Amino acid sequence: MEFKGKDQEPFVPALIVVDMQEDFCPPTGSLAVQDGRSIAPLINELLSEPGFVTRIATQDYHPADHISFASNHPPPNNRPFESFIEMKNPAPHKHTETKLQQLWPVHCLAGRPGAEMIPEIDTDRIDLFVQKGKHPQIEMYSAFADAFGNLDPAVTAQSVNVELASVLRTKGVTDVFVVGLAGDYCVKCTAIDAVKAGFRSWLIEEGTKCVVPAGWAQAKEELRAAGVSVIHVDDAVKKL
Ligand code: VGL
Ligand code: ZN
Repeated sequence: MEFKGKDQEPFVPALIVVDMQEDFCPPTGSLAVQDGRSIAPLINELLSEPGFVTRIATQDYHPADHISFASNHPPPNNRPFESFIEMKNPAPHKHTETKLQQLWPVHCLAGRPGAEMIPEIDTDRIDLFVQKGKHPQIEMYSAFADAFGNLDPAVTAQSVNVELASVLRTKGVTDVFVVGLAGDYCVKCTAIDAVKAGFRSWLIEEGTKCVVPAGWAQAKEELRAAGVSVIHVDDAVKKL
């Protein structure tokens, strides 16, 4: 194990590449993030850093009847990007808790081309693919928890193919470095939920793009308030 810093704390870093999938990238993606493809070279450089003990890729991976698809709801409150609907907390005994969640165009259908990783990403270097958002009734932006912050595998089990926090703990990971799409949704939520799951969490600013770029400053405030360090790629690489 490697020890870094004057306090000699253990430092075992993992890289999490979030949702670098066709549907989040121009020109054909149904939920394309502006310039989403442009971060692939930087992500590949990070993937080639020998310092990471493991390299994870997440994939948004929805069934056709997923609750987040605007087309699965009746009008008039079914406009992609604009409509919000009440979603129920899936945790036992918490079904009365609801939350307004944004609706989206159909995206990342499991097994379809839109859910594929973009070919620019060096997927040979990925150790594990975490597919999330598989349960029709549960929105899951982060790879660790659902939209209500449920981290308990008993609740999230049907939403994911593998329990990411357990995998990381088994490998002794202390720190996660997060990049990918989209900065203001799945990347933000993954970085925040990593803190909740007990990891130090770093978001590499040049390694993400946002659905709403103008909202990034506010997202950074939220990230910092939640205990995530937003850093530049050079500073991240120096730590490895
Ligand atoms: C995402 C909206 C809906 C993301 C996923 O990957 O940021 N955004 N599903
Ligand atoms: Zn989604």
